[in-house]
Amino acid sequence: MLFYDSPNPAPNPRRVRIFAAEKGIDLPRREVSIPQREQKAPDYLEKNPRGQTPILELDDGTVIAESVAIMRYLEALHPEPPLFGTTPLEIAQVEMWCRRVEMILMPPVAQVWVHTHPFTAALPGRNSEWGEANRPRVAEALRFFDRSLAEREYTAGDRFTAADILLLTAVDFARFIGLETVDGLDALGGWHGRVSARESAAA
Ligand SMILES: N[C@@H](CCC(=O)N[C@@H](CS)C(=O)NCC(=O)O)C(=O)O
Repeated sequence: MLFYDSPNPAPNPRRVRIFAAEKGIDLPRREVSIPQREQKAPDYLEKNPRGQTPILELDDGTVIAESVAIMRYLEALHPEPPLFGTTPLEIAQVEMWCRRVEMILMPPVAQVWVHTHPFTAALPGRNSEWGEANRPRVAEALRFFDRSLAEREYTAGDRFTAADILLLTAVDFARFIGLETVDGLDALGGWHGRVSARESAAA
């Protein structure tokens, strides 16, 4: 198996690296440079027509795209420690919080990144007004997660799961692009300190 990876700050490949580190899986990897547009090269597009990283290529040539799909595949191969829950309720709660990170926090962060950040200045169709309009949506989403984390230690409950990996990579990417993340948000800040202290967070 070969993992097509991109270095930080790219948040989606980092999800898989943290997940693999938590599981103790050593994934053979090949780096795909986003600044050099290697994800849009014809041979890469043959593997993932979305032109994005990460992907996981299996030994028979099958390609799994989408970071959460790759994480689920690895979970099925290596169930311990469980990161997507074990009981019906825990599985649903991890799913619920993963979807909330993907649907509430990631979209406005992505819009600020694509439409306002200097690193994406060469992209066609940028609309800085739209990008700016998304800054308050990021702040609102972070307040939502802060309120929920006031009630529990981790994003989906009382133990570290895939939902924490999605939230951590989203918060760190938002921070990288210059957005305020945990300032004044005590529960989110405390959680961020806890999950950042894990060895896997260095991935
Ligand atoms: N939903 C996809 C998103 C993948 C994605 O947006 N990847 C970014 C890197 S973090 C990328 O390849 N960006 C370059 C581009 O879109 O051209 C996933 O979870 O894997």
